[in-house]
Amino acid sequence: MAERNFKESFKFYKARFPAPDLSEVLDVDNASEETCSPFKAQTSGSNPFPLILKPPDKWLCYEVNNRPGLIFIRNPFTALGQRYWVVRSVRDYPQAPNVVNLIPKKFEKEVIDDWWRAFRSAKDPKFRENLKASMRWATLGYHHDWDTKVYSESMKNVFPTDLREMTKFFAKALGYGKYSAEAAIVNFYPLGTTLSGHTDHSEADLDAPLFSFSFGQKAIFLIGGPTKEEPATALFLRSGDVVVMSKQSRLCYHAVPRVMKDCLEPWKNLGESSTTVCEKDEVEQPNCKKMKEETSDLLAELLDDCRDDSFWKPFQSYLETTRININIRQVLKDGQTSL
Ligand SMILES: O=C(O)CCC(=O)C(=O)O
Repeated sequence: MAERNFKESFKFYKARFPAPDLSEVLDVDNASEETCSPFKAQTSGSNPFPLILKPPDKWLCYEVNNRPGLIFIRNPFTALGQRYWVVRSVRDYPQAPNVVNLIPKKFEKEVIDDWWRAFRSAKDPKFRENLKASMRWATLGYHHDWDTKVYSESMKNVFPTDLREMTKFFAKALGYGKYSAEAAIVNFYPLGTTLSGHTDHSEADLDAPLFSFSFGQKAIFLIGGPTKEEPATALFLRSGDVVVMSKQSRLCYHAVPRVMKDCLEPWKNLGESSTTVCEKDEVEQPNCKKMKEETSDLLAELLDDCRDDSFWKPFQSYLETTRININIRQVLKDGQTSL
């Protein structure tokens, strides 16, 4: 059979009947070095998130050989760290003034301003289900304009410090140097939903990589070339996985043709995360200091909450049928202060 192009692959992996053959989907857990080249993250300095991230020298990092610049890190998060980002994504990031997909024609202001609270307090089961299924994205920092695809200074809110600092840490560990997370889309995918093929080209700095953090249920991620006529590579993304689109991959077509139930639930085993807490006596770095000052209270408090199963239970239940993806971009060029 002739090789499928991006459009055909999207259709193939999206199909319900018959269900697609997934044997060609790249699974880094079983991939050979011919497909994925392993490499080590740079480990100088301390891990500013010891309870959230495994130590960088333990990360499993790969470059996908037929997709130069496509980096994959297999779940560098602790179980507690996964819980932390799920709570931030579900409870906090969709709150006003951040922008969400829910529209005033369909929902009351209280729902749009604080979706998780409205969802949790909804009494009518049908309305609750509707609220659950309706949340599809929240935008942070420079808000993505889905129609014009142009960022503007007038559509911008403060970017969360914890997310900015963690992304900066990943950028440093992968050798990208300076990185400033300035826009994010938090995508919510109920099982069975998809994201169609697109490129991300609205940013002033198209050389700065795009970081993508996945939590919850499993997905097939498709990445092709600069047009939809070229062939695509399909990869499994599981909870905790990080994808970085850099260099030649930065402007390539990508999509999520399938979100499916995973039997792994790496956010469950908190015992594991406590064993990955790393060195206490490492030297503090200046960029971590600011993060710690600004977020340490929130971080410590939320991490404590996340250890509590009764606090975690509603998030666990939401995650059983949902995939979350936090997709991060640097918008401005190095040295630029506004658009
Ligand atoms: O969900 C994903 O893995 C990809 C999301 C994405 O491509 C985007 O937000 O632009």
